[in-house]
Amino acid sequence: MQTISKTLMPQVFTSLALVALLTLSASAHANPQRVQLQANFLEADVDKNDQLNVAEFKTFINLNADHKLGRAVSIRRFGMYTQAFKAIDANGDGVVTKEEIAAQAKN
Ligand SMILES: [Ca+2]
Ligand SMILES: [Ca+2]
Repeated sequence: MQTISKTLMPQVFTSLALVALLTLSASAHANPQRVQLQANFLEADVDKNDQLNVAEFKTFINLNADHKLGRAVSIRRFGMYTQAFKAIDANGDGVVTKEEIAAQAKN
């Protein structure tokens, strides 16, 4: 028994390390888009109030489309900025917040 557990341990460790590595690379793969999305938000938010009005939102979509993020490419191609804005502005107050964009990005 002693010898079996001793030989098995390194294998268990290796597979655990592999799982950790895979999980890490999976999240690292998802992160650059999120990072870019946040950078685009900051760049588009000209008055720095952490919210995008329609004009700022249009800049945001164009930046996202340049980076081929989400549905931004189609929104720009079809000029559907207003429709997209209304869809994301969940509470209808005329500005979109990071939270509203994040909620939309999950869909
Ligand atoms: Ca703003
Ligand atoms: Ca809103």
